[in-house]
Amino acid sequence: MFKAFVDSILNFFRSLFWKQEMELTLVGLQGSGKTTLVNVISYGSFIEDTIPTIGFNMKKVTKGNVTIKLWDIGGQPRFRGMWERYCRGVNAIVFVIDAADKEKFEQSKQALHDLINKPPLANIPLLVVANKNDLPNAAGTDEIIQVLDLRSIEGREVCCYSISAKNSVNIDITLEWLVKHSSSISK
Ligand SMILES: Nc1nc2c(ncn2[C@@H]2O[C@H](COP(=O)(O)OP(=O)(O)O)[C@@H](O)[C@H]2O)c(=O)[nH]1
Ligand SMILES: [Mg+2]
Repeated sequence: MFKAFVDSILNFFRSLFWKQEMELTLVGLQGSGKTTLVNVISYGSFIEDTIPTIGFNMKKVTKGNVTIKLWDIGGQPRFRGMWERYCRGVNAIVFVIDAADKEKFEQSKQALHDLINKPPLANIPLLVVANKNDLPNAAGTDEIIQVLDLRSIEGREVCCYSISAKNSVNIDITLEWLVKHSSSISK
């Protein structure tokens, strides 16, 4: 009964989300849960395009007027030059971190700050999602805010939610935040 209620709220935000006119970048280390998150957001069909760039696995998901560009950030410094090309002009950057994988916190922080410090990406709103909050050792938002040094970020809106893409926890507030930052005329 309660689950059905929660599901209907989530479905409401899903349908609202896909009606927006919006371009998003979804990044995070490999394994943080980006693909899982896209699947739970879409709950249906979407068009997925792999952009053929050698060694750089960039995917573009489109449905209606929403475009989500996603790739694995970190590692491979030689592909960093492409980051801004795929982020320029987006309505928001969504950064996914595996909140249970503490060994990779430092690498995530580096990748995030390297990305958002690129001058063309100044001012673009940033949503950090601390994923896998269903795992017992997952860090909460307070810890993630500290670990990623989110308070040092200036000149843009920054938000952090604790989610579980696997269990669909807090996907509704994530979608609500994204809808607020779209360029939809229905706003
Ligand atoms: N426990 C748990 N596992 C998750 C969650 N989201 C993703 N995963 C798992 O983490 C692994 C990496 O997920 P994936 O979406 O492929 O990560 P990506 O490399 O960022 O696209 C997979 O085994 C997922 O099933 C979550 O919220 N909780
Ligand atoms: Mg993936």
